Amino acid sequence: MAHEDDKNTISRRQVVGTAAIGAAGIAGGLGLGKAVAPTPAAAQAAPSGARKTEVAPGELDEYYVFFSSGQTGEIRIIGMPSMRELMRIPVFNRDSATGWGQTNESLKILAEGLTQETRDRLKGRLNGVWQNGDCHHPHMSFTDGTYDGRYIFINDKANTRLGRIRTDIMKCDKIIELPNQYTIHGMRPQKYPRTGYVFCNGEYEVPLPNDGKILDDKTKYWSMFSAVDGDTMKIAWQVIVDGNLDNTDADYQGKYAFSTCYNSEKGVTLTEMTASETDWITIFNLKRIEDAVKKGDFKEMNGVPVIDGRHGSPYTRYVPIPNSPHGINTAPDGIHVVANGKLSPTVSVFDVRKFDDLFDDKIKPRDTVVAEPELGLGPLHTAFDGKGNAYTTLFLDSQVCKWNIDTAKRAFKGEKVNPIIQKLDVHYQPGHNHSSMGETKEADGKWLISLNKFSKDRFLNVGPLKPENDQLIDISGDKMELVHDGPSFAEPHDAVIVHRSKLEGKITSIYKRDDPMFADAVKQAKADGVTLESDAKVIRDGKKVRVYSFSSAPAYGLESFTVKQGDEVTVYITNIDDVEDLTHGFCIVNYGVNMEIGPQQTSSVTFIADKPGVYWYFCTWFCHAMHMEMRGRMMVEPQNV
Ligand code: CUK
Ligand code: CUA
Repeated sequence: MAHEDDKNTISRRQVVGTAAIGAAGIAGGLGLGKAVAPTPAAAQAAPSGARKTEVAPGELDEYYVFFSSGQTGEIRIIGMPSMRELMRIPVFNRDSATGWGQTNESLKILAEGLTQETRDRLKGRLNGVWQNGDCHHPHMSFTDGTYDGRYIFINDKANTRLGRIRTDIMKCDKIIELPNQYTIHGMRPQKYPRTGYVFCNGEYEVPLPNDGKILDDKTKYWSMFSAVDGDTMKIAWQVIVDGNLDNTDADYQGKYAFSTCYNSEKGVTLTEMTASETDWITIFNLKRIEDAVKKGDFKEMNGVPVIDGRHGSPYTRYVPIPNSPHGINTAPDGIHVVANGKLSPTVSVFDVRKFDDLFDDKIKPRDTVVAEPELGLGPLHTAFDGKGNAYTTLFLDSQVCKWNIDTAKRAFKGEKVNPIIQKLDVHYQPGHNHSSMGETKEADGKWLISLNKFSKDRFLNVGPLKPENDQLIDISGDKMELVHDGPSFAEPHDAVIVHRSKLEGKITSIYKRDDPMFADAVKQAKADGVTLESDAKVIRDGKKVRVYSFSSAPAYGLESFTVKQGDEVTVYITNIDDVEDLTHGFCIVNYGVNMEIGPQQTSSVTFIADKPGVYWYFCTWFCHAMHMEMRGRMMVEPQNV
């Protein structure tokens, strides 16, 4: 079977012509619209597998999956193997349900990590914060090579930000915008000894500073590699590189991080970007970079130490690999790193133990490559089972390829062995895949999710815009078995599969009253002499009015309040219910205001009372049999009365 698949691959490849896969190849035959026709859906039914995903009513899933949501800008939590969506966590998006992007608490988080320049640009519009994001890579924080359950990090490719989610309440608590770079694509936390750093790749090359003085001179464009301190969410240092930076990963020793580069040409058109037969991976020597920061071998740009990591520097090494690689993934064995070929049908396997010698110039860059198996068309990302096997998505072939790392190494040395174990059709065109605990040293080899970019005919037709298809594959046996189709919107790109034991006892259902999320409200109440949990009153401070109320099912502390037209009104609501799963909402009719108030949480929102009249406010989270009656009036007196 493996042998046959291999032959198919080769014959298809010959039709396309590997050597000629360049700009012409992409435009002519390898583009999305003309991708290789996949197997019809009907031929791929998997009735035997359906049961494996069953989680009976009332039972709990074994794994949390944290999905990014692409251009939706949020994080989603899915239970696995049922693949039921459990929750959404707004991060870079404006969320109508929770008031994220409108409440004072969320606006503070969204605004405080922006650069001064961006804050000035957004003054007086868009609530002072960006309203969109593009999430690709969600990752949990690590300690000693495995998940530690503290945080989830997520990149924003659209507006160059890194977000952090506290797992105790599953809410975003910090967002930082990175200066000196424009976009964050690849993002990974340091695995060892802990996170530690969060590495962020600046994919797109720009002039630095990017102030309009240089526009079309691409020889003066640069990409930046950034390390953010995951504890403080402050930027630690940046490294300027040759070429660009696509995906990134780190080792299990705490010595190196590495990124793929698909544009070593620094081209600005498709033809230019794919001109060269080879690109490279860039390896960053963390110890040497830290020493450089200590001894001052850097240039300060916008308050950040920027290290020169271009060719010839002691801080980086560039290892050539075939044209336009994409994903890069460290195996749970702590030794092997796989760079995925994309335009090349190969993946390149590195041995991280050789990087020491490479940095000491004892070996040549290519000496770090220990295997380069040809797997099929369009390898994008690789996952691992912890048993020596790797699973690579083949975008153009619409397949997942299971192969063995050790066999690939033997083949590289000239032995006549085939590393490919199985190819499984997926539907269709997979980007990332991810195995259970697979990016940690505790990879358990049970499950694989293939995140497919196209669903075509797999679901009921919903119009021109179709969902993606995240397929669940059982990898616990010798053969991969497809067991579930999961539509999702919008493009998740990537997901991490975390065993529930990593979060056991870490998640709370009721806010603590001293939660830093609403510390500002507590401070303001104190200054106003108000007890948030029991006082319901209106405090006037010139044209500023602070309305303090609490909520306890099914009533608000204030049945009505009165303000004057033109007042700047801040409403603080404290949910004094301390019952699990008893969230209230606060929405004012025709004022565009709504927010979530969880048990024991204080939430606040500020707006101008611009229109006189009677405006009912009401609870938007169904909380009680009398939920419909949980309402009150905001009375706005006209200005000239
Ligand atoms: S990237 Cu989307 S499929 Cu942003 Cu990790 Cu490869
Ligand atoms: Cu409170 Cu519904």
